[in-house]
Amino acid sequence: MEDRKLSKFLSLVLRHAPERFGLKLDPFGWAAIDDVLRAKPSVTRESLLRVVADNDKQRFAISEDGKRIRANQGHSVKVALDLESEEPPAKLFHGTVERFLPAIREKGLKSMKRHHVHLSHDVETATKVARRRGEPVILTVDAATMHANGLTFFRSKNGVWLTDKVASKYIIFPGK
Ligand code: HQG
Repeated sequence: MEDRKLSKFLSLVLRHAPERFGLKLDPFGWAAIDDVLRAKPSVTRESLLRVVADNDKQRFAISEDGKRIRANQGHSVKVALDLESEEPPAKLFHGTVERFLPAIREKGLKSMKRHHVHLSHDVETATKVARRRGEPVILTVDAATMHANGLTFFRSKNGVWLTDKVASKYIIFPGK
């Protein structure tokens, strides 16, 4: 299987639908590599390890004993990622598209199907995230004030900033 397709497959199995492949993730999101390989015979151990190592966003991690794999973030299934809370940079960014703005103005940023709202440390990354959906609209999040008000931020192993939700009052909309 081609690497990009394999990365998509791993995202599907490890974040969204393990049961579709007869797999069960442990409470921390780990699956045995042997089980993943058994679920998809066209994938070799070598290609799996290469995709984990080379992945552009470091989406996956291998356990210390080398036997298990998990996604670093982005789950829709319930897992505990044992993330430590961290002080965020003063400003964080969220890339979205015009059509979501009315709802975001009203309700703030919500985690939707994922566990958290995903925020980027720079505009460039947020722009890439937004481009998946259309013409990018970049929202600036006043993370410093949120943090000062006691709201919690986590940083995933691959550098994505995560928080439960972002109320509208902490969002700076373009042109506002
Ligand atoms: C929008 C990819 C209506 C939000 C990316 C987004 C990222 C609302 C969409 C990671 C809303 C959710 C996450 C509200 C938020 N009303 N729409 N109240 N609040 N939205 O995919 O941030 O390739 O769950 O703006 O690169 O786009 O998977 O989140 O457009 O890092 O590793 O609802 O996913 O990484 O979409 O992307 P998503 P996201 P991976």
